[in-house]
Amino acid sequence: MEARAAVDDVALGREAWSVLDANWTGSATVPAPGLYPHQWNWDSTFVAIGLSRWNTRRAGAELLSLLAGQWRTGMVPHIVFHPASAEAYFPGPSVWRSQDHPASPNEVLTSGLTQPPLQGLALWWMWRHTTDREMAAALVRRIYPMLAAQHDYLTTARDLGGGGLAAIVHPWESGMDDSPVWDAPLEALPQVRYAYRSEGFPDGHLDSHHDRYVSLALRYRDSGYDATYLREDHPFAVEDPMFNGIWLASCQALAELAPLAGADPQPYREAVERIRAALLERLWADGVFHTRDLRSGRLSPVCTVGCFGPMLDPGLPSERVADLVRLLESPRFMGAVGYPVPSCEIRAPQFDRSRYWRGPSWMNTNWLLRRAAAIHDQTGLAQVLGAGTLRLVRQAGFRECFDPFDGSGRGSRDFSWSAALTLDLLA
Ligand code: 2M8
Repeated sequence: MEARAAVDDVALGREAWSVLDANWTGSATVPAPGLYPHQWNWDSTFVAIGLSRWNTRRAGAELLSLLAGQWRTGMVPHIVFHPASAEAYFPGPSVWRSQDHPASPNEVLTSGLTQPPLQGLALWWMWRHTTDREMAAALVRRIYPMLAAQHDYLTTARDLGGGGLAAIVHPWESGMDDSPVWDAPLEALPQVRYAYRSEGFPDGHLDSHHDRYVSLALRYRDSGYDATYLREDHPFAVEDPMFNGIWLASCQALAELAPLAGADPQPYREAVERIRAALLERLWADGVFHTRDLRSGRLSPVCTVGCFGPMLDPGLPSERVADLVRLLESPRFMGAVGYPVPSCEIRAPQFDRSRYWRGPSWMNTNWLLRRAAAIHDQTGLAQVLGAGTLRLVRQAGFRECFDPFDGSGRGSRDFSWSAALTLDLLA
């Protein structure tokens, strides 16, 4: 266990700021030095959330810089590339070729996928916690139409199941890349080795999940990022409870911010009702939400931290909230570990305490679940989540993720959302 002497709040806050300053490129914050040299969608948005109480200008800059990558379809990309490190991350701009698409922004290179639509909730969070109301109001007015376009994109281009939810078309869109819930849909894909020769990969590569990630991205790119292709031919289409729970929370936020932006709240109120009904009808089974593979029609039997995403809905019926809280506190999740919240249920054969989204605890999902607990007046749970999360960073530093049993750090060091969300939790 790689613990360090526990640091007090003042020192922890200072360390968090120095990580965020070191990861600032001048216009945005990269997730971590080295491994992730560009701007990632939900990373930046969590950074904006973490900065909301402290620095409205920088929280706004973070969102605006991400939205500079928004496509004219309304899609907010999962990566906005930082030109100086263009090919330092694979797949880089030469794979996505966003510049060849007529709807991509001029002069900003991006990926062609999206990530959980957290920006509405972040804008609301900034408005709610800012110390500079005037600047926050101006940011709401400026950003709101962009989020309205994002919402329209999800409603029109991503309801691939026709039931009112947005489907993800790649595991990267969930933000939980290697979660066991993607195993079955990935394994159902055809062999993909052909993809490598044309993209300059070495021969003799195994047909791994990573190969399948790349091949899915290439197929979508080669369709011209076409919405009809996604609906009719793309082999990966999954309804994810976390993605849709976050979407619902952002719709709720847009409804509440509407008067400030001079917009009509009604479409967002209706969207909240529609998404809630669809989540319950399409993804709820055996006391929890599941992912639904639209290509096989099956619900995933594996339960992950993503299955609690719809708890972000303030209107979720109280019996469903009680079911979810019971499961979250049970030995399948928090009841068996020292630190919240394992990304996969402990009893699943796929659980692996040290492999990214297959077991470790993450600050961002802890923050979302703490927020969900607060919304439903689960004060004890919110307190345990907040304190347990701070214990992780106090002991192991701002790591990318953590072993849920002993709290040791995993993945990158100096990870931006771990630092930024610490600032929020310390408030
Ligand atoms: C991880 O995802 C990227 C691909 O987008 C990767 O594995 O290279 C995930 O943890 C994702 O949630 C995160 O946004 C990204 C950057 O931190 O890294």
